[in-house]
Amino acid sequence: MIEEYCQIDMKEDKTDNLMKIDELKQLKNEILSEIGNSSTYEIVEEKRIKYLSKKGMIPELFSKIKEVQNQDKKEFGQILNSLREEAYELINRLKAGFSNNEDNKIDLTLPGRKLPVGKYHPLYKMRDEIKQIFRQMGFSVAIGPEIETEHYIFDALNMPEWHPARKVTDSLYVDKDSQLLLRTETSSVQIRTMEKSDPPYRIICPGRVYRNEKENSTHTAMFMQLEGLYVDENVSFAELKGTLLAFFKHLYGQETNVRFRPHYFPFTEPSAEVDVTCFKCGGDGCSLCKNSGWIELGGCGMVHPKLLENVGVDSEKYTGFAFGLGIERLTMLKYGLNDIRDIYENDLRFLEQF
Ligand code: FA5
Repeated sequence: MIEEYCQIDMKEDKTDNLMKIDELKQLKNEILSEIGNSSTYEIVEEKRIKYLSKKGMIPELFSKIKEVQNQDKKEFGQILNSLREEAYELINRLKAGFSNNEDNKIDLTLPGRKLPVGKYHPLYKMRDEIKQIFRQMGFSVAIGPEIETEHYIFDALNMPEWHPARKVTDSLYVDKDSQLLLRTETSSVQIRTMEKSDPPYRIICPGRVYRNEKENSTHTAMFMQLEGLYVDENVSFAELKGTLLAFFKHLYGQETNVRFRPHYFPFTEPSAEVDVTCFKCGGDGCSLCKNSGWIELGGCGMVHPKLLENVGVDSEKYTGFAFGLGIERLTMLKYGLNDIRDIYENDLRFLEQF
């Protein structure tokens, strides 16, 4: 009937083609039932456009009232009015029903929504792993302030007056007059630890340090160091080498090699720099290790007797070793990172990999 109606041109032959009241009633039922059978929100909307929009079928029927015979005009109009109202009401009811259903619908076959879960930063993962390894070797964890006095950073560490680290070009001073600066190394914690109690000392101190430094793929102005200190009777350089070798093998695997190169630090004598096999080339030489096959991870040495005497420890009776490693460098080696700055850029695509 609806299809037939679509083909009626009422203007052509007003007497024959005009729709009778009964036919209009039937059409009304068919339209309402077609709308009522809509199975989705989208289909209801299609029906609304088809029947109620400006160019829809119901407004078109209204425009044809003038062609209806006079005695039928009133009833024709009433039927159309009720059709329009019922169609509106039905469409609104159906639409409301479909949108409620959308909200309440539980489709048990849908995959679960992934909730973003925070992760430990690779640097802190590394710090905790380091702590765990040294704890197993009998070291405890010490802490110290990040804003330090020149005394703990330079004087007590036997730094000569001329040392460039004392200059504002190398170090970040909070206030030069009051001799306060951001600590440039965690070695200050050695002094603070020894001042507080008598030997033996066996501590590590992981913490942030700051330097007035240009950043590049291996250097940042703020980074983390791991300080280690072991002072007791008869502590030797061999124990320093054994401790660091055991640590690196634990961290990187049994095949890891370590080498010690003679170096100078004012607070240790003798002193050395510690290198570990390059992770990228496995020791063959590459751009990262500047073709040496080794990557520098830190400095170490036997605690200078002057330091022990300054804090009242008998340097004839006690000896000890100390070391300072860069935690970012340890992290880079562990995870094969080429650029230290990636650690601090907080790019989720990078961080989500750990
Ligand atoms: C020191 O800071 C000494 N205090 C280490 C030490 C402690 C020696 C105890 C003897 C006894 P150095 O400046 O070389 O040394 O730094 C140690 C390590 O920190 C470096 O090997 C490197 O791994 C890391 N490091 C140094 N500068 C930076 C930087 N700008 N960015 C990232 N890591 C750095």
